Amino acid sequence: MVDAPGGRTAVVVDGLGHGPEAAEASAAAVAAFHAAPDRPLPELLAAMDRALRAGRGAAVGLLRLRPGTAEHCGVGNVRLLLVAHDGVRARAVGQPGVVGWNMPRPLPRTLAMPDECAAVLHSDGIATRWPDTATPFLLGLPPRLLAAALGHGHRSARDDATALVTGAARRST
Ligand SMILES: [Mn+2]
Repeated sequence: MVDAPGGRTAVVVDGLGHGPEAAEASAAAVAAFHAAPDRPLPELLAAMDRALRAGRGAAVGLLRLRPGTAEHCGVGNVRLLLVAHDGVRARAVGQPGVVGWNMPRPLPRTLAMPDECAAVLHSDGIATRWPDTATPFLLGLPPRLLAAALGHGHRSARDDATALVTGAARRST
């Protein structure tokens, strides 16, 4: 996650498969992200696609938060949810495909994000149905605790899992 004048940008990468090659793919994608994290999201995805062509591909979810909005762009099974204490306000999932192998043309989408919302970005190691049983207590947890609770309570036993939770970008006015 990186804060820049153009907004807060976050990424979740899930390397295909498991083991050292999946870890290398994830590291290469994250390095491509950090090379210039304030680029337009489709350009970031294109840079990650180039970085991953030599090895395994990955699922990638990108998020850019500006006051009042969450821009999402992703390919593969990384999910975005905007949550408030009373429930899920918006959802998005990556376009079908694999970054580094058969990435489609990335299509960013902008969602309204009220100040009371937190953005949750998670890999498919977290069960898709976790919001079905989410209580106001869970949804109201501070971002770090919500991420930990998702990893602890909703993780698939057969996959590694990544969950990133962040609050709304601070308003500059
Ligand atoms: Mn996975």
